[in-house]
Amino acid sequence: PAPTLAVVGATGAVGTVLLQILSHRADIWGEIRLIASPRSAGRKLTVRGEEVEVLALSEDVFDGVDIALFDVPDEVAAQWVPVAAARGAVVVDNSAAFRADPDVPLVVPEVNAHTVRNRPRGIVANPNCTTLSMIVALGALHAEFGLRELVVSSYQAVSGAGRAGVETLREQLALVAGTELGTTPGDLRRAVGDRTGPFPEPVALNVVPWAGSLREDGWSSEEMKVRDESRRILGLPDLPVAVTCVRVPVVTTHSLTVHARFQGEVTVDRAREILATAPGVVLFDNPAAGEFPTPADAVGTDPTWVGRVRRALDDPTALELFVCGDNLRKGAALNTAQIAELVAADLR
Ligand code: 11C
Repeated sequence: PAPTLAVVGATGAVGTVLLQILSHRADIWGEIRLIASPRSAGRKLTVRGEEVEVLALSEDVFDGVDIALFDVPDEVAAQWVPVAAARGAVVVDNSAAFRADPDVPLVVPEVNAHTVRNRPRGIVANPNCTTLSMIVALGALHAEFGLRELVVSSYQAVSGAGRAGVETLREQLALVAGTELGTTPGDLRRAVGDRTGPFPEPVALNVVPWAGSLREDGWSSEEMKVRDESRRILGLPDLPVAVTCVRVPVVTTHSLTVHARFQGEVTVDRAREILATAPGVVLFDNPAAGEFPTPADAVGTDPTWVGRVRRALDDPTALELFVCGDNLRKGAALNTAQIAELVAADLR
């Protein structure tokens, strides 16, 4: 029989996109069970063109589930993912709770699909959206050139912080529209007051060099995730990685600038060939014609978009890239759906 899929966190920002993705990809599923907090139970959501009632998260709700996709806060995942796994479901978890566990593979199908089979806890982790927004392109370049170092800066959309992030940006945009705010020190902060939502500073008309929580020596949790997860996915545990994560007033689609240094000399022509043919990557790179990826064009699409491909001026072994990826699709929902399809193929 076709496997039963559960979507936990079905009403969230990622859950909503996941239901659209499940409605458009090849339909390999039997029942699709939608699960959320008791607050959302009873709501009806559409998946595969049918209305499905949302069930409240409980132990029994996982009975008969073959694969469960979790998109819930870290602490909810830490509590409930093991419950679902104990009931026999293979869990694909999009929280940070299990990403560093050596018994939980961290999977990006285009890069390390083979690792999905080694899951002694019955849990597979989905990477952070910032890592995912660049890693397919980097995996393709690494396979050919051998990566030696990464220096990246992110330009992260507010939907990375969920519905609250999007609502906060929209409210702030309404507040600043038609005003002269953003022209004197502190005027934006005073106007926004405590309505900064999940962000430490106003995000409308601004750029905020912070995502996540404070870790040691001034690093943010988001920066540590990009470093740790990139190393794990690429199988390069000692890769030097320098990251600065920045929030920008974009609704959806994370962008990154990447300086990638490789084992030996690289050519832009070969890099372009690799990127143009790598599954899951679109090369969009013709500055003379004004062509390079932007969130406004990449949003709502599946691939990783790469442009501005240049060889470093002072290092023939390094490339500079600009990368865009929809943080809710490949950055979250799409990758979990792809992992679920890999697992389902195994279960048969
Ligand atoms: C952001 N990437 O843009 C974060 C959100 O570890 O999955 C995702 C946090 C995570 O704010």
